[in-house]
Amino acid sequence: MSDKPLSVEEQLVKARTLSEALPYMHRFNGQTFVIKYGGHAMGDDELSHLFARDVALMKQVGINPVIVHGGGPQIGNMLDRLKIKSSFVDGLRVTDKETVEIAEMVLSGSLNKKIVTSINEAGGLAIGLSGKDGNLIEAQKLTRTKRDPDSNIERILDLGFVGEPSRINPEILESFEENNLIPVIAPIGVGSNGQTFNINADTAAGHIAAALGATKLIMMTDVEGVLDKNKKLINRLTPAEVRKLQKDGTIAGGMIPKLETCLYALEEGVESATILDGRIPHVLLLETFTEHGVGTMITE
Ligand code: X2W
Repeated sequence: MSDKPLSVEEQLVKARTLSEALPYMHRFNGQTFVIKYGGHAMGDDELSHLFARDVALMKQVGINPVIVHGGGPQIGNMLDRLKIKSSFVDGLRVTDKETVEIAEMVLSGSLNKKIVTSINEAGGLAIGLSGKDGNLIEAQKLTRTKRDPDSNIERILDLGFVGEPSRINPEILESFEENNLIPVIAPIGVGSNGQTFNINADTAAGHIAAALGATKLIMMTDVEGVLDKNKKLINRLTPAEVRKLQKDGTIAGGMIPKLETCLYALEEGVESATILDGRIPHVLLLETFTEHGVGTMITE
């Protein structure tokens, strides 16, 4: 912060911004926001610090933020350091026994604690857990099929220990809310025999938002949002419009599973799902407390 005193005009801008936030504070008081914090959005220390402050502020003004984090690039770095090869199928990491151990170590270990620490430093009180704690995310092996273009035969893909949530037990999160704690969740699931499953963080966030009956699902990533054919940001979409853009190929690649998760959450009763650019400083505050919002919001 600079020491230069602010002009009256500059002070007025600050006062207006705070005043503009008031109706949003009223509207969102007591409501749950599930925030997916992607591994790409975590790369920059200054941005991570601002993210933690924004989360602490949300809690302070009466919102119940629930953080579900990713860590794809960070798992990749650790696998590289250990000289373990890794590959992806349709955006999902093929996860053998060794890889699931590393994924759990990185996600529930170093990354989870890093986020918890920075929220605590920002004045919040965060608690880190994985889907194993309190049986939060019960999971089963994900089954995927793919049609072979040459033979046209549908083949079952084996992604190893990649899981999908089969049941969310959100009671533990409700007790954190009563005690003013901010949960920070690593996307690791537990199978019926205690097996560890590596779950895509978007998928985990969508299921948790649905189980909590969250007001908003916010996906923080490293793209602006959904872009139209001319690469211009689309601010608002209905589920029907998302389907149309998927059909005509405007929505492609990594955006497809992200939007599928958003549509799933909406079907399950979440009011809106927003894709936000985590590279913008204070993007969470802009989205929550200003008139215009940022990114792409999907809602009926
Ligand atoms: C992901 C879990 C982390 C994740 C992985 O191993 O990379 C699967 O792909 P981002 O940063 O949100 O991509 N799991 C099954 O989803 O992180």
